[in-house]
Amino acid sequence: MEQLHINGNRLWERLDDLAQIGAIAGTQGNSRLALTEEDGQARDLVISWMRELEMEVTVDGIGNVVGLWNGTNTTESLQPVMTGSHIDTVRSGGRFDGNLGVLAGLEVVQTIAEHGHSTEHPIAVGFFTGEEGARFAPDMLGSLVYVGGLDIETALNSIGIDGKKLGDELKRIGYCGTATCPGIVPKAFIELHIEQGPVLETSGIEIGVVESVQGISWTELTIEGQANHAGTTPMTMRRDAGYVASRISTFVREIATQIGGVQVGTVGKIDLHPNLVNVVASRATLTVDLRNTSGEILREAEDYLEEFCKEIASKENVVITSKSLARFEPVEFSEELVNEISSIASGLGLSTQRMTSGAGHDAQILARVCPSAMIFVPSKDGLSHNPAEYTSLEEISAGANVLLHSILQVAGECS
Ligand code: HGY
Ligand code: MN
Ligand code: MN
Repeated sequence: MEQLHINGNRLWERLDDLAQIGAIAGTQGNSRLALTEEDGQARDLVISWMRELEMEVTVDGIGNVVGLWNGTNTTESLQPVMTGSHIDTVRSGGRFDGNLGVLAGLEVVQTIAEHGHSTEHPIAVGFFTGEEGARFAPDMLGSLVYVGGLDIETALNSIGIDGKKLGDELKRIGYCGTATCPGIVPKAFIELHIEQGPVLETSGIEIGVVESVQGISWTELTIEGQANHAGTTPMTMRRDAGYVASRISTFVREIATQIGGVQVGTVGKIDLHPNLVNVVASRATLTVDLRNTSGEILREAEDYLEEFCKEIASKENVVITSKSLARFEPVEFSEELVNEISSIASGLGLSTQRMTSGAGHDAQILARVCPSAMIFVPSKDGLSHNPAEYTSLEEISAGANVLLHSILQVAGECS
């Protein structure tokens, strides 16, 4: 059989068409938070492409969308080989994060179909609700419900950073589907994604073969102090939630540096109340994102943070409460699948590097129910969650071709 090759220009065009929805003026990036109007429009567009490819489209109760493709010689009763990712973005996101994995999946199906090839197993292409977790925590929310890792009612009742209820927003955009959760267990799940870091670009490697994903800990801290006059209140009398929030933020940087290695720590969101120039803040809410490839060290980092909060709460006479927003242990992908992808990429003449993912992905959740792995392509300047996120046409074509041949191998290519 002829060796198939994806159509990179067509994939690039679809990425560009999708990027017009929730475009950030003056940039190449996107703002398409989960279950917003823009997310709804993006869903409609991707589903229209799935229908053009004669895929059977299902929407489940949390809004996950799966397109199923059966070739001329597919045994429809067999478990599908699944690929996909997410099309929601962070508020100041790029056009490749998540979107590449979904649209490359459609490109794979179209390439197989238009050349009259088939596969023994069906091919499923999915996009999962709210992978980013930026509006509704935790991240990977949709795929978690898909695999039965999060109860759907709990998910539907979660409240976003804007106070809206997830289930209401899902209904509002018309994506409260009827397909049941947990969803169909795939034979395997392979996700193509941009690296979102500097590793591949620095080493000049074309394909990242992802063996694992680091552990993730998201905590929301609420600090209750006392509002007071900025001019009249002596420094010794203050119960300043704003000051404590800034001390915690500094501590997170210090602890990441002190632990060293791959440890990272981020305070990405701080809200002060009443947030006024001449009022000592009575309340501060902040998020702490800690990650490490070692589950044990990640727990140590969490313990240090808890200890620091206890100390500064008593010193500054404030009350600090914490709520876990997300917690994922590190995940190892299927060694067999990783090896298959690695040899396919090399067989295509591409340079490869095995690596761990610093970012969370739906593949780490699907790994709970089936063999899963990921393919990375480089990110320019290691940039992501930034409108300037960029990966070249040549790089995404290489990644999509590795995805094509990995799916053909795992799904059993046939004429
Ligand atoms: O936060 C993450 O790692 C992913 O972008 N959801
Ligand atoms: Mn992503
Ligand atoms: Mn992301």
